[in-house]
Amino acid sequence: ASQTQQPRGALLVVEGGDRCGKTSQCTRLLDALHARGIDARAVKFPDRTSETGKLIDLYLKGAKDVDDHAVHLLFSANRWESMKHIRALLEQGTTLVVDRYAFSGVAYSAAKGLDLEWCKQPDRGLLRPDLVLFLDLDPIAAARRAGYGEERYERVDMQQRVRSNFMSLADGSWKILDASRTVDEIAADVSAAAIAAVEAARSTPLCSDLWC
Ligand code: NYM
Repeated sequence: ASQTQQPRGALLVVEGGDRCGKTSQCTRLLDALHARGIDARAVKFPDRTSETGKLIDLYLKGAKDVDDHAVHLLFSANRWESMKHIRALLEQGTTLVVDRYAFSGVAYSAAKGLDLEWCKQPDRGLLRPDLVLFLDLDPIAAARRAGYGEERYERVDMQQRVRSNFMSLADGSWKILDASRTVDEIAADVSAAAIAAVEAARSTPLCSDLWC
């Protein structure tokens, strides 16, 4: 007798510049999904707990200098080392809310002057997200938020370049949201788009073809 296959979970990515409110929105989104009985979990990149992640953490805090190309590859390796686990979760029906992904990888490294096409290559073949929620905030407004400037990259000129790089990566799977609104207003848009993507993912195969 054939076993009924569990519909897969959705790969939902939340992206944006520093201090755009991404982390709060990821928390709100998980709560909204759970409230609807959707099996969902949080994932965050960089994953600062793995070996590559520990090095990345030192780099971001300014405690270690790493060549721009080398650190770009570390961020990519940090994603690759989670792919098997992520795929297994999606296949068992768990939806994932991912705080940053390869789009951050490219947007930040290219903002330091690396070639954008070069930056895309190491992440080529990662799982393709079902939805990218981009929290768009003017870097000047972001700079006024608490905690800004504590880590590497948190400078307005850098964030302007990051924002325009993000925009050049956007395609039909992106939803660009005005992140200058209230947390509740943004959360309402985020959960509506996410719930639609969870539904759509049930009948769409999972693809390891990012940027292919
Ligand atoms: N970042 C994040 C990168 O430069 N490349 C990447 O691939 C990823 C995933 O790390 N300033 C940068 C963006 C952020 C920093 O992110 C850490 P967070 O979300 O503040 O922990």
